[in-house]
Amino acid sequence: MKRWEAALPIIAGTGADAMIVRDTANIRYLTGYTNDTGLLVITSDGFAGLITDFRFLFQAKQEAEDCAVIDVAHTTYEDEVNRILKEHGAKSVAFEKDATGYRAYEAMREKIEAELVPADNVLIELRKIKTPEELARLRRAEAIGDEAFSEILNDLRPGVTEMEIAARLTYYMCCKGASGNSFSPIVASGVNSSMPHAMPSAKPLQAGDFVTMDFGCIYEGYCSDMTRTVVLGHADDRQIKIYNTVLEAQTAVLSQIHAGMKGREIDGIARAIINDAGFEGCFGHGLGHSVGLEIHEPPYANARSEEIVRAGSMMTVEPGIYVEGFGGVRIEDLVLVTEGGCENFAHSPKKLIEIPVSE
Ligand SMILES: [Mn+2]
Repeated sequence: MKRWEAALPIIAGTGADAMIVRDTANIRYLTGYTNDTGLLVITSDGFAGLITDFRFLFQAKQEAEDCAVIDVAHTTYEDEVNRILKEHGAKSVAFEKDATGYRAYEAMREKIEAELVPADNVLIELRKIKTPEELARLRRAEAIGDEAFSEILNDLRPGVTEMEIAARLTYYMCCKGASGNSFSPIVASGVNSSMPHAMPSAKPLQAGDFVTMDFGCIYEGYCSDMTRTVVLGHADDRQIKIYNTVLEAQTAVLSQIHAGMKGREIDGIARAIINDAGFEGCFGHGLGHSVGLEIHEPPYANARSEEIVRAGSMMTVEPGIYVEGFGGVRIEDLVLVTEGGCENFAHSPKKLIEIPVSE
């Protein structure tokens, strides 16, 4: 079976005779083409054409073996799409609302004679359950994060800036086979750690700081994601209480999560523990998200998610407590949800690490 044939039932579900795929992760999933410029057209009679320009043509031919590869050189993307639709008798064509910019939409309106059918990111359904090949890449991606974490512990000392720690995390991961970050690393120290998505700053680390590091890499196209919080020097009682509450919440989820739970039920395990410990209002984000070709994918585990998480889906487990003006803690692993539980892809230690500081 050709990879893109998996999309045919989904296209049928939109009611259209064809689909224009612009989302680069969907194109990669369906064709194997790894670059970011191109447009895929699939028609319900069983044709797939990947349209791109000369800069990417040879790569597309190499990677997208199951597709016709079309050079846009002497025409436009929309003219090519229109030609293909006519050749294959498609009277209507679905397109991805999220991935289609206004200018592209205008061009489609102008050039494409078939009826345009706006669609949600329906192809993401295919990507929710990971294949063994995807899982192998995700495992390696997360392992690279673990290795980078063990190295970065040697670099944490008073005076080094958050930005330098972020740069070193990136460097370590790329030296171990990553092609880059799966998102810009978050390194947040001291009061900055109270901001869940703080940008690394020129602030030097100081003795007594919480240091939260949330980072991940891309390995063979697949993303990893992990977070650890350590204390530079000795942790005080308040830091220990916050840290251990987050750890307790995270551990509880890891021991209870399994296929068949709703996203909000998974989130609720951690939220109840954090609230009961007196930190209501301090865990202002969802517990987790899936990961794959993109760093944030459905299914999600948050307070609103009614979606049932199935075996074979990835999920981050990342509770946190953030106290304004003081600091915060987040601990995050990446797991594969299984029938009876989960397989944790992250192996970095989680007992509170106090980095020795020479006086
Ligand atoms: Mn995450």
